[in-house]
Amino acid sequence: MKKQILSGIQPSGILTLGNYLGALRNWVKIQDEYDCKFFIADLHAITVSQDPETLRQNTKNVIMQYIASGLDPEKNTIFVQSHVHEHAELGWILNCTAYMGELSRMTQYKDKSKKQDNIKVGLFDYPVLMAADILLYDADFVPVGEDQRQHLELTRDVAQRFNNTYNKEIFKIPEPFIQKETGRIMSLQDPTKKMSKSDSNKDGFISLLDPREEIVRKVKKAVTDSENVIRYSDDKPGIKNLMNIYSAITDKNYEEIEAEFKDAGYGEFKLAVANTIADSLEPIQAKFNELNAPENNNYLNSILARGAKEASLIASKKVAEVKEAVGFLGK
Ligand code: AQP
Repeated sequence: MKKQILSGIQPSGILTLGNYLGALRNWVKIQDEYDCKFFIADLHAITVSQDPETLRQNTKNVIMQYIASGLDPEKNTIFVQSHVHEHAELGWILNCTAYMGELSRMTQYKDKSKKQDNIKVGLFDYPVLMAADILLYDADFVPVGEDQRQHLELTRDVAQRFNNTYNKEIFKIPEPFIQKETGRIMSLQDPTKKMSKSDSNKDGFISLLDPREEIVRKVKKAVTDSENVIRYSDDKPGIKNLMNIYSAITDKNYEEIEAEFKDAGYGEFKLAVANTIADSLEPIQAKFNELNAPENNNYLNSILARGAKEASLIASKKVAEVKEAVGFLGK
């Protein structure tokens, strides 16, 4: 039996280089070895305001970006979260296991709530829904970026608490699966913040669909320092981030990169990084454009219908087990 993997990305914008290097690219590498489910986290996306038409379009875009990045719909279950109602249902039940105190400590909530005027309950509760996503499918591993480690720890705590409360091993305790080197890609405009697709400063992120000129422009504008020496150091967060990106794409280590650019200034280095990014995104963009043709609409819908069916079969069994354990009267 292959081990179970589950992961998802929110359709809260066009996917970024951070989503690609921190998540998608790693999913592609593991799809043969594991039994994988990848979903589009639309329930999570509405924890901050979304324009309905844009959300629908972004959801379709994410599906196409998954496939264009190399996820094989024949090998993996690909589905939209809201197509499987058990995610919301288990989310509610786990709300009655999770503690306010532990949710208040979540860094993502602290960061995102600072940017909102009216903070939605869903934003606070996001990690509980994430726990439900994972626990529904008995995931062994959850491939996430470093930024999501805290949420996964919470999932483990909630699962353990639930199992202890009802004295039954209902939930498997999942492990994180984090690619160390590309753990966290930072914003180009503020390298102390992670690169995010919903960043209001569009120059902070590179989207998977950005054309080469746009990538060059954004990388050239990236915030660095005045030393003009390509050196990997924590006191040079901008250069460190660009070196991380370059290293993730080329597989070169930091010493090799320092040697390669020892006689170069930031201008030359940035251009090399930008072109390397553009080269790596080119085939993804070509495949995306192909999938985006109207004649492929039925094909994409059929992948999602099949994915929802496969996921629902597993999720409904888990929710039935959970309801029985908590003492709900059966139908
Ligand atoms: N900057 C990043 N570096 C490495 N990994 C990242 N991920 C996201 N940003 C980076 C990884 O992408 C996966 C899915 O992310 P998500 O869209 O579900 O949520 P997020 O982490 O909140 O991503 P964004 O782009 O920052 O979305 P918004 O702007 O809507 O909040 C996760 O595995 C994450 O680790």
